[in-house]
Formats: sequence, structure tokens, C-alpha cells
Amino acid sequence: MKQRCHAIARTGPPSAPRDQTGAALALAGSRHVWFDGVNTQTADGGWEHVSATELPRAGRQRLSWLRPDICGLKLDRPRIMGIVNVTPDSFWDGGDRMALADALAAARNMVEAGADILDIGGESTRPGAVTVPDAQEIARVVPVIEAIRQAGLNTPVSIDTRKASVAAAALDAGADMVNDIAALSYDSALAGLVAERGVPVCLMHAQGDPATMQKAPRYDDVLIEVFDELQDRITAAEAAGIRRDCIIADPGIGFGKNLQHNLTLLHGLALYHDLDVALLLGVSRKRFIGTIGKAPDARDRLSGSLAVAMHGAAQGVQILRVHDVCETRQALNLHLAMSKGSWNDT
Ligand code: 8Y4
Repeated sequence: MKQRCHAIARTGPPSAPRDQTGAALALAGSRHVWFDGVNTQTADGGWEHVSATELPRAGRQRLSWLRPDICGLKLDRPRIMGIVNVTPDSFWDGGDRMALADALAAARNMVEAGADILDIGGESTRPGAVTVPDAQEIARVVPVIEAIRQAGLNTPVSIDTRKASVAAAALDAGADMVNDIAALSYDSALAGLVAERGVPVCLMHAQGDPATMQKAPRYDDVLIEVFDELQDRITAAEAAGIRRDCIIADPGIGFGKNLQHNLTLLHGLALYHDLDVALLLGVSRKRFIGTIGKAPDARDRLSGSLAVAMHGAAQGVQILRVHDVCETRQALNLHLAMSKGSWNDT
């Protein structure tokens, strides 16, 4: 049985005076999160605490090495992915030129506010959403990507889609990576396309599909089941020819998860570093923030979204997918400065 290793992520000063600890290791090569203890699974499925120095070499390396660059971005600190929605419930629906200008302006503002990546999606994946035809999704996203490139913005662009035809058109238009909420299980042609193009892909966990996923989410042990399913999707991606250094994993907060599931996943988030790939977290304005934060309107969930994003940062997540780039950038830069006790604006 594989022994899962759950690093206990820490920020701030070391747990022993500097001259007495040689045990603290960077978590996934992070410059601000470290660990000196790990909970490892025993043969009977229980957990035991071991110090990082007692870990076998392979486990120690898996948890502490710097994940490879994604789209040229060094992952030694969290990166901000700004959400550019191009669905009918946002400004641009693939027809109106004015709305295209608005979508470009939104992208430009996010880049100026400090976005490292832009995530462009033309299919609503809210609970209960229905699928749109490929051609319509392409007509929504491609003009926006082309406009971004024509405007000279060279920020990496992620295409949020489950479909190979949409991903191909978006990559041709200048996108750099694929964000798939179905982890390559919706369209059997997508894995091959990603492999052939050699682009990064985010594999997000979801139980069920957006139309039905919130009906009755069920797990015996959500942290472990999501871990094992992500591991299986990573294995399948590699089998399809996708290089491991192109894979990002995401527990898929809110996708076939109730409030307790979401909280268990966020509480145990650092376990997912044991998947040995970069991690992405998307929590911005999601329903559980409204539930706990007493904010029924999604527009009133900024403060809660920042709190959860900073928790992700403190657990060593490499990419934060957010609506509010400017606010997240400010919160994140302060979080990093305090965690390290110093600040270099680079
Ligand atoms: C208000 C606005 C309330 C938006 C809820 C929402 C993720 C994702 C989404 C995620 C990755 C959303 C496309 C859901 N969430 N991709 N996509 N990870 N990788 N809902 O968590 O933002 S859409």
C-alpha cells in the first residue's frame, strides 16, 4: 500500500531556534511555507507523526522539491490566475463588438492588477448549468484570446474547457494551457491534444457533472477519495503522453462537495503536495463562503474569498484562481512579506 505523507505546513518563524533546527524543509520549494513534521499513513490506515528528518528520502524529496515552472512562471510563490468569464451571464457572448472590448478591458485590468495567468472560460459550470455546443463555446473564447494577443498582452492564458475542439481553437488563438474541470474524463480526445501540444493542464476533481453534482455529494473519506482520484487522473494523463511537469492538480472546491466536504478538503489541503505536482485552488466567491460568511449575494464574498485564498497560500498552493485580482494581489503580498519577515518587490 502506498504510504501517503501529509506535510504539516507552517509559515513564520521556525519551530526551534535557528541554530538548533536543521529539520525544516521548504514545502514544494516554496520560499514562504516550510514543514518539519509529516503525518504518514501506517499499514492499518491510521496516521502517525514523524519528523521530516525521519522520512525516507523519496518522500522527503516529493514534498520539498520545487515544482517545475508552468507557462514560464516559477512556482516558488503563489501565482494569481484571474478569471475572465465569457458566458451569457457576463459581458461577452460571442456577438457584440462592444462587449468584446469590455472583455479585453477586464483582462487588461487584471494584468495591471498583478495577474500571472488569465483563465478564459465560455461554458458556465455553476451547479445546474447545462452544456453549450462546441461552436458556440469557440465563438465566445477565441475572439477574446485573439484580442488579448493583438493588444500585446503576453500574460499566459489558460483555456477553461472540457472539450478538445475548444481547447484546440483556443491554443491556436494563443492560449498557453488547459484548465479542465473534468480532469480529462469528459472528452476522450482532450488528453491526446494536450499531449501533442505539450501544454500544461490542470486536472480538477469533480464528483458528477455540473448539471447534477450538488444533488447528493457522498464520500466515506473525502480527503482520501479526492486524493486517490486525482492520483488516478494524473496516471491516466501520463499514460496519454502528457509530461508530469505539465500537470497541475486541483481538489475542485464546490464540485460535488457539500459544506463539510469543502472544509475537510481545505483543512487537509497540504496532503495534496504528496501528489508530487503543482496545486491550483479555486474558491473565489463560492457558495460555502456565502454560507459561513453570511453573504447570499456572490458579489459580497470578497473578504471571505481573500481569507480562504490566503489559507491556500499558507498551505503552499501554487496557483490561486480568483475573480478579484487587485485585492488578492495586495493580500498575498502582505501574507508573503509577513511569512518571510522581509519583502523584495520582484
Ligand atoms: C460565484 C462565481 C460563485 C463563480 C461561484 C462561482 C474552478 C474552476 C471553476 C476551480 C479550476 C466558480 C472553471 C466555478 N471553479 N477551475 N472553474 N478550479 N481549476 N463558481 O475551483 O467559479 S467555475
